[in-house]
Amino acid sequence: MSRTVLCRAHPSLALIKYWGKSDSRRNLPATPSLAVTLAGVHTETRVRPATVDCVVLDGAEQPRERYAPFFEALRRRLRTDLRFHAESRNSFPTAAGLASSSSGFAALAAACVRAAGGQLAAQELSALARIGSASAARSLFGGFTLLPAGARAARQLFPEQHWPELRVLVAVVGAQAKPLSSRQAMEATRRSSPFYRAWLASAGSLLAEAIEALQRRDLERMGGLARLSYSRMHAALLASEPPLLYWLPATVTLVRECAELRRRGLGAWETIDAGPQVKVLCLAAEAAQIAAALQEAVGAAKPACGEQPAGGRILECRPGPAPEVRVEEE
Ligand code: 2P0
Repeated sequence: MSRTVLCRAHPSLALIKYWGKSDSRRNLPATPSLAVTLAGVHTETRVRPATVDCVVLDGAEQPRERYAPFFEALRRRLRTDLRFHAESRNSFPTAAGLASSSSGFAALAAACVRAAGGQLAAQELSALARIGSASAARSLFGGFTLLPAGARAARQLFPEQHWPELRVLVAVVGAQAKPLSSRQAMEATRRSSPFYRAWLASAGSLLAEAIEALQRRDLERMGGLARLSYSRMHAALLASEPPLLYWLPATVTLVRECAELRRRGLGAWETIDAGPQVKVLCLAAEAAQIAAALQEAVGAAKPACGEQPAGGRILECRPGPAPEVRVEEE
């Protein structure tokens, strides 16, 4: 049986970052990651059976080799010969440090399995999505998720209702795709950064405390640990050869603005992924005030040479659900 299927999945924002692989062939993470799935931004992917595998993302056909290991694993797992045509759209900039590959591969995995008439448990879908992108293993679950170091699948730690007051303000300061994919940058960090080993050692030590902070819904503690995680990840990147720097002037402006907001007693805790965007953890009651301050700060920041002007958008997100799948045509 085969059919056309639509899946909507949400990006997974890491509070404690995955950066580096313990096994590149199987795409297993070298560090544990703790994340929140974000409602307010999404990928929508429509899949139908086809004669060749083809993925079109925001109107552009994607390189076959990037998706081949995923499709091969999918066919092995489902014991099928089917090929798939996937058409995908992001409600936010692609490949710009907004975790588009997490929601992208999660949506693709869930949609393809259903399109093939198969059924897999969430853990198995997560393991399949991980082959495409390790962060996608987390996007298969709503709420707060954990992908342990070396694990083949993620799991949910707390449902999305666990912390209903939590907000993530996503400040989009540059919508251009990054020059180096996360995968390439991770490999460059592993190969050339003298801080890579220290990064691996410290990543594990942050996790236990972060899980506890999350359990207690302690924003100050969680925010402090999230800052340590992203700062150490970017320190390792910067020490690579050649040095890897994803930040723009507006990124630094927002990091400083969050420090200023905290000095004034507001709970604004930033984190940064493989791109220039800044995501700020805060509580619902202070979200509007913090968003206005971020908007003003970024509006005042000068654009970098060749970049789109700053003054970017601030999106307000909250903990979100697992992917939703709908069969459109039998
Ligand atoms: C994360 N990032 O934990 C970290 C933090 C970016 C910074 O996962 O090679 O696209 O496809 O497994 O998942 C981005 O890397 O990498 C990422 P692959 P992925 O969200």
